[in-house]
Amino acid sequence: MSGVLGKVNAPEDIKRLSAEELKVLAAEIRELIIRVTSEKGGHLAASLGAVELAIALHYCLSSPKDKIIWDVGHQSYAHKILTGRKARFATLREMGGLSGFPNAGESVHDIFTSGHSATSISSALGLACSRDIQGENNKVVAVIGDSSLATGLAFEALNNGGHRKTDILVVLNDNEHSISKPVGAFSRYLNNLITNPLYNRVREETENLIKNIPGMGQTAYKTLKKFQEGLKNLILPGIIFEEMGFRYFGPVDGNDIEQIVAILRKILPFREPVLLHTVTKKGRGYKFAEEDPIKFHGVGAFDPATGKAAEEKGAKSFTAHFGAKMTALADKNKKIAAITAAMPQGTGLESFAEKFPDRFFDVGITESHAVTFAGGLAKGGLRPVVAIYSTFLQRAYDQIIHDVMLQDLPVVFCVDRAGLVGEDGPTHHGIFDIAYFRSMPRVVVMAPKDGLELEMMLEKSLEMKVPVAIRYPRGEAKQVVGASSTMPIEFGRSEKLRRGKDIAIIAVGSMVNKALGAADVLSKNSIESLVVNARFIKPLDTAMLEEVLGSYHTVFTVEEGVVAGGFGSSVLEFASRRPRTGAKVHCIGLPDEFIEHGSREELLRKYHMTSDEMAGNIMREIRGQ
Ligand SMILES: Cc1ncc(C[n+]2csc(CCOP(=O)(O)OP(=O)(O)O)c2C)c(N)n1
Repeated sequence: MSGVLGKVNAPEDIKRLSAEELKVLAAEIRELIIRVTSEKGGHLAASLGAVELAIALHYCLSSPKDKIIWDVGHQSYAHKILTGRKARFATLREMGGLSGFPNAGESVHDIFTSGHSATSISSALGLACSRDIQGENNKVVAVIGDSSLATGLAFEALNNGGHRKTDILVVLNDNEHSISKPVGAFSRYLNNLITNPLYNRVREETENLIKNIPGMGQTAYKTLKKFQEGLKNLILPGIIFEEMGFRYFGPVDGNDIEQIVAILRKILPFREPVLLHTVTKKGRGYKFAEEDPIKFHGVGAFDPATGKAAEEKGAKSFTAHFGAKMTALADKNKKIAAITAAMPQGTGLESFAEKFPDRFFDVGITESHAVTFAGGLAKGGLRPVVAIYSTFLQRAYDQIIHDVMLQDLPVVFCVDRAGLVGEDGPTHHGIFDIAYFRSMPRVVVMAPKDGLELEMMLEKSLEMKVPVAIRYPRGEAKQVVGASSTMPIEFGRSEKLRRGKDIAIIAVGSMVNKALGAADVLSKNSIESLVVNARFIKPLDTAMLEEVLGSYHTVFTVEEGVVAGGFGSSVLEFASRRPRTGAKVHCIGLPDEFIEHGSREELLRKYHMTSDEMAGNIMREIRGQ
């Protein structure tokens, strides 16, 4: 690798570069990010916007002694490139290659493995307190986006940090975007700060004034400080960060290295909570991403010359089926409301939002609030449908139990990206939802085998007067061949899709099609399988289970989730309660470990969940008996 980037193998190499070279470095890093992302996909727009921040922070700090924590971590590509990973950057998001998020197992410069929003300030504060108690000497910096800063978790951390007066630096990377348009009062507040720099000018000037008065005594200093506070409140009443105990600096241009370095040099010596407000451009330096940062937030492969995504063929996604059905149902039923936590596009709710703006709620990155809020809507008489990715719904575990199940409210949870999501890796796989929902009283849990079944389940769930969760995976919702997807959903009943005398396979949702494929392979090896589409994870179809456990010696359950506490476990629990179960139940699913990144197909193969692998696994089990 030539150019300036060729000289940078570790963060300390940056410190030797001139101001001009730093600018060239930023351009070269951008080129590399665009090239690799266009091949591998990834989080392009946020990463492009944070290039100068990464350079300036590494220029002024000494990582890993000083800790830089990237919130979410989707903007950390430049940080990765600067911290000894430029040669491996071409393996981004590949199985065995670099992770698309900070990963503590990958580098000492990635302090935490992250991927969920708004954890950085709490983590930074914990590290800083640990440092202080042990008498160590370093800086801890959290870099957080404007939308992530508006979450409860971030506010809890600010509240705690400001009160403790702990030495941490929060760098607010304000690009005035979330994945989609930012929402909420706090976003408006930040916007006011950007557009009204008067406060900061006045503060700087009064501070200089105070400092430059010869022979300034303590009492006079305090009086003038008080005057400054009063002035501040007059000009911008209640400047939130200062009121919370953080010294506020900014806004500065976060894409101007010289500006950021100058201000960092000034504020890094402070031993108190400081918030530096930087303004950056999402997608900076790549025309198409600057013009459409929503599309380029997270992308698959694309042509860098045109910005066009590689042609997408194939069936409609589960998400698209959900979105279309929601709009159709809401047309007839005026009580249906839709809630998303900052992901209207990702969850397929764009057309609902357009058609029914009064009944559409984008509540920001606030999954816990989203769930409790849905409880309120339901109590008030509406039929709220909360669409959240499985992994992010983990945030709302308590709210689901306390504010929905315990209240017995008919909230419908549409749990998208349930299962292995692929390249985003362990922070994003949705593999725990069966286990957590299953343990909650009152809830009905369903999983569709294809898009049409998802639509029927959604309709059915809105007819019921209880909390319901429907889980479905990322990607295509190919209609299951030969299956009658129009067979009405009967409460608590499964459907038999294939008959066979040797073994039984009971499959959940996304695994039904794979199980049918496995049955074909097994049949070629003279093993005939009964294949059941469970449809309901909870309640169990006990009549079907009685029949299967009474008629087969070998039963397999298959689910795209962790085995521990999953659907298979509930079948085993049921079997253990029967007086005489001769059948041996094998649970196929994900092991008790965090699953790495890789394509969904590669991961399914690795965990024996493609049709071929499943059939091989089943044959090994049968022979091993
Ligand atoms: C708990 C959680 N919910 C949702 C997401 C999905 N998500 C990833 S980035 C993002 C937007 C973050 O916006 P901001 O903090 O402003 O950073 P930017 O992308 O603009 O740099 C969202 C909603 C997530 N990572 N974590």
